[in-house]
Order: sequence, then structure tokens, then C-alpha cells
Amino acid sequence: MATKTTIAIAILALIALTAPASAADQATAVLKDADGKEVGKVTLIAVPTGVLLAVDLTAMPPGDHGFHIHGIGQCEAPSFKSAGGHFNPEEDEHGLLNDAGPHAGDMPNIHVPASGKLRVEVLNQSVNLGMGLLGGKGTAIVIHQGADDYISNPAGDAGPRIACGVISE
Ligand SMILES: [Cu+2]
Ligand SMILES: [Zn+2]
Repeated sequence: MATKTTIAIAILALIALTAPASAADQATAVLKDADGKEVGKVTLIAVPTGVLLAVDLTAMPPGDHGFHIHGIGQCEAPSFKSAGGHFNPEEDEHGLLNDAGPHAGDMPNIHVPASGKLRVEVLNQSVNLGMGLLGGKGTAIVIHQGADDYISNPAGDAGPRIACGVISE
């Protein structure tokens, strides 16, 4: 009798532990440019050390572009300023080369070839999906016209925002 009860409680505890994680183990951001045209998609997958971003761009200007997670889940064209600054829950400074950084939303530049198409996977170990990217005001993926210099505040001197996608379940 006591053993059965113990097992039942153990199973319930297991369900309670695993349910929240599986509720948000994947998210998506459909990227649109300033004209509202779809230019790519990012699939975000929860992994034990953070979030793996599978980037699939279909129509971007060739060249080097800053690639970040911004701290508000709103993409209002054409400026995409509605997405706010970089996702930065720890209140760090900007930049992968900054001793006082980086923002959790800082990630390496992407390099788009002449075709305008690029597939790349990026591991961000400073974020998580459940209480992080999908919580609060939400978050958005933003691609900039220029490259992030990895040090200038507040946003790496990467220029205007040319594509944006709200991260959603
Ligand atoms: Cu940005
Ligand atoms: Zn930043």
C-alpha cells in the first residue's frame, strides 16, 4: 500500500518536472523586411546548455550583418525600433569583445553570400526559451544592415534594422 502510494507520488512529481520544459522546447521567428516581405525564418530549439538557432535566410542583401535577439516581441516596419534594445536581462554591456559584456542577445555576425540565401546554426548559451525568450514582453530576432563590431554600445554600430521576426511558440 505505502509502496504504491510512493510510486504514484513519484510519477506525479516526474510529470510536474517535465511538463513545463516540453511546453516550450521549440519556437519560431518569421523574418520580414521593411516592406513586409518574408526573407527567412529562424527555428529556436531548447537544448541543455541554451538555445540552438537554426537560421534559414532566403532573400537577404549579401554581406555581413549584425544578428541579435532584441528585448521586445514587436516588429513594426519599417524601422523595427519597436523591438527595443538587445535582450539583456543581466544588464551587461554590449559586445562579444567587451569585458563587461555581452548582452544575452548578442550573437556572431552572419555572412550572406551573393545568392542572398544562407543556412547556419548558432548556439546561444546565454538564453533559454521558457522563462526567457518567450516570457515577459517577448523577444525578436533582428538583422542589421551592417556588421556588429562586437564592442560599441549600445548595439555594435551595426546600422539600421533591415529584418525582424517575433519569437513565438
Ligand atoms: Cu540588433
Ligand atoms: Zn548587444
